[in-house]
Amino acid sequence: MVKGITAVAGIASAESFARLGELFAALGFEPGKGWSDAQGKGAAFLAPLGNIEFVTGRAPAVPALLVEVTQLDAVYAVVQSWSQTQKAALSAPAATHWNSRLFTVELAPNLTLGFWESENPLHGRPIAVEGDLSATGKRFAIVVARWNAVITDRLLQGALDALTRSGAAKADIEIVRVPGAWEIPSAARTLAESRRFQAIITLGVLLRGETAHYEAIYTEVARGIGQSQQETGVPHAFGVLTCETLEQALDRAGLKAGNKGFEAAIAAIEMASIQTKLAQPELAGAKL
Ligand code: DLZ
Repeated sequence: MVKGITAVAGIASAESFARLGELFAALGFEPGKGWSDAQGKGAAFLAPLGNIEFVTGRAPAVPALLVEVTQLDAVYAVVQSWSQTQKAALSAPAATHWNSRLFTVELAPNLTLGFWESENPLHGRPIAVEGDLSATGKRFAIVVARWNAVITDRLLQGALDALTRSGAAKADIEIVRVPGAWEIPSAARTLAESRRFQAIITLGVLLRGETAHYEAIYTEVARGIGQSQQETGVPHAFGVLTCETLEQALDRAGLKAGNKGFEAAIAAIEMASIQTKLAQPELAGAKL
């Protein structure tokens, strides 16, 4: 039922009314629907959020009208330059007792506004659920193709490096070798359906120059891995390289362009953590 909050302030002169409008426009307020009739006029300025706060036990330490901003110092500079021409009383930004900074400006008699910024950059923002990068206590399966082993072995080393450095125990990592990329999806699916692993890491290399029906194979491999992930709900990290040449693949396996096996394992660790959090609402809603 509640739609919004409007604070109404009477401004004595048309001149002050106009100057206030200029200030609020300069501060970035969205213009709202104004009105005008024979007796007077009104100008509305919209903010993305509004709320009413009641205080008891002590007098409010702030003016009744408060504007939360980002970049308080830039806002202060705008208000300061405005207040010099208007001779408005302005306080310097100062720390508050609630981890914020605030300044006040007397825009008109009986109309003091406070501008404040929280020192917590996430204040007032929606809280995101994020996975952490700890693999401790989690079980992972790695499916690695033997085709182009000179590269897939490097991807495997990268994945193992990421897992063990993130706290995974050797006993909690199962490696399954399959003939080629074509065989990755079925092995990955069997492992996922076993429910023994928090995430599956798939590693392979398809070389366009050397692979007949490259597109067809790649499409099926990608589809099969994706389908296994979606239908089992177990995260599958995609570490199947598709390159024009062996040289390009080597670059992505630890030479010039990082190690995609390492990156796939990090994604698997993060997704394993996210799945755990999403399954437990009290963790998903936890403060960052
Ligand atoms: C047959 C084949 C070819 C031509 N190229 C590749 C490749 O670049 N990368 C890869 O992982 N596997 C390749 N394969 C093997 C197939 O993936 C599959 O293992 C065989 O067709 C047997 O089913």
